[in-house]
Amino acid sequence: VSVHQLHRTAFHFQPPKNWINDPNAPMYYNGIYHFFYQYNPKGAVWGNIVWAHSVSKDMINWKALEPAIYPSHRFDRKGAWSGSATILPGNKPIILYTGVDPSDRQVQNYAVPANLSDPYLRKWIKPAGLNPVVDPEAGVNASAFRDPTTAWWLSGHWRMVVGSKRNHRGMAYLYRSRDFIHWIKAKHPLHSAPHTGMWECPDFYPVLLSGKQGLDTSVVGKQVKHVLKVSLDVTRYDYYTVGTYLTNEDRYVPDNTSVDGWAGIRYDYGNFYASKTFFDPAKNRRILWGWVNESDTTSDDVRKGWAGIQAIPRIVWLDPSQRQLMQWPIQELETLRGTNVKMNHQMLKTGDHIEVKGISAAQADVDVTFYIPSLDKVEAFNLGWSLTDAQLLCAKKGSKVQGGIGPFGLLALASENLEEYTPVFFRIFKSSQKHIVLLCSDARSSSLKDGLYKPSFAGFVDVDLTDKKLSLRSLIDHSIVESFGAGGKTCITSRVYPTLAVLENAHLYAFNNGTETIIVENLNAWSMKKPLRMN
Ligand code: DQQ
Repeated sequence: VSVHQLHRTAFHFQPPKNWINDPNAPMYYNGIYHFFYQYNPKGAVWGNIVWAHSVSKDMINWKALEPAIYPSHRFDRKGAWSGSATILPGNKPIILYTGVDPSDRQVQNYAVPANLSDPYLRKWIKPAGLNPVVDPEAGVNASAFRDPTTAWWLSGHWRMVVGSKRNHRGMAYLYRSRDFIHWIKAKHPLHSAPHTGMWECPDFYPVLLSGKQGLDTSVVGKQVKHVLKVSLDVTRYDYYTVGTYLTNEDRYVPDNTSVDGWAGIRYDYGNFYASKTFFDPAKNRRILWGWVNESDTTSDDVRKGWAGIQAIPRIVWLDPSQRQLMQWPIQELETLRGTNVKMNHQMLKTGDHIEVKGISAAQADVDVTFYIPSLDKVEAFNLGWSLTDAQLLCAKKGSKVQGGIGPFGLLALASENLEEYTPVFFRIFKSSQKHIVLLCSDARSSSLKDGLYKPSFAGFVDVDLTDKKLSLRSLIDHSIVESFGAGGKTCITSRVYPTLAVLENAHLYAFNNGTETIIVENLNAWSMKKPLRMN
């Protein structure tokens, strides 16, 4: 392996070369999953954007096709930007996407398959006489008007949302149409919020009040809540609220347990942006795709010849608390699991780091449940610390600063003598009668190389500790550590570029730097195989 390719991922979605960003129009059609994404065919930096297209039967093994949508007309001359698919009655997919016109105005266009009997839907047409289907009208910021959602059907009309801003107010403009071609802007946006800036890549969908099943985007009723997710370009994270879709008023109202803007809940507290869900009718689940950017420098990207990957697709469902979502890697990922090693009832005393031996630690899936024998010595949560800035707390209390309960967790992509390691760990605090659980994925010690972005990503975990257990799953893939705390309550994705902890020189450890003993109740780790090309 050339030194430039040491950090290529093995089981994440990644084309052979060049720049990729947002996932676009994920959909299921006649037994095949389609995945499109923003792609620069000419290099490892953003630009010349087209819609690259891949197909799969399981979202793990892929076949790359020719780009489906690329600049060809006035209405997308300067770019074919993000958009979404809707499956129309009669099983007819249609895509809405943003085109950038010669005067840099963002307009919304539609595209349909040229031939519905081609199982791969290789060719897409953009009827020239009908596009664009939505122009930015007077009062709309034409350079911040993009990323149409999947449409939903309600009482005689299709509806969809386009992301925008009005000064600093983030906007989810609502449009209605009977035929998907003539769209009329509703008087009120579906939702908006002050001081949040541009709402990129909005996503709006129903979730069942209980259970993991996903729903078609048009489902409304008493048995559901709705989720609105926006990508805030100021912080570059994806935030969502859980709320109610008031169908009579055609407005979405977040619950009082959810907040708009950057104090809100994120899908992922690490590197994860411009995400989008779709409903998979084959397995009745809603699946989330998200773009994971690089954390190295642009010159490194150019040297590598590639930049950007997609996170492992995750199913999403509403947590029983109804305050947040849960996320978990799609079960199909497990078909790549190879050699398995286990650890059971392993004590982790203060200062221990115990190796998980016998797997390819640079390419692994690890699932562990920790047992906390006693919560008596939990440290106090200092009221000066902010509950909205987990990252700051993680920076202050890294993986080595001794606490009462924790830090404990995993050391991923670690070199033998721990010159390099990416710790993913919990630390527990107590404030009055409540436990506060912090999950960190701290890249500061991940690489000896300078000039990389090495943030101490972190999020709080809204979990009940009555059973004294905390679980953690991490997907480790050469330059990514994608972690799911407490069964998917809090997720953190880090990009890291070790220099020593690469390939067979990478190690995996369970560790504890708290004063109290922690038990690895049960750990399973698997070497992960490389996917094959779909056949
Ligand atoms: N990326 C696309 C835009 C979108 C942004 C352009 C988000 O449509 O707003 O590549 O990453």
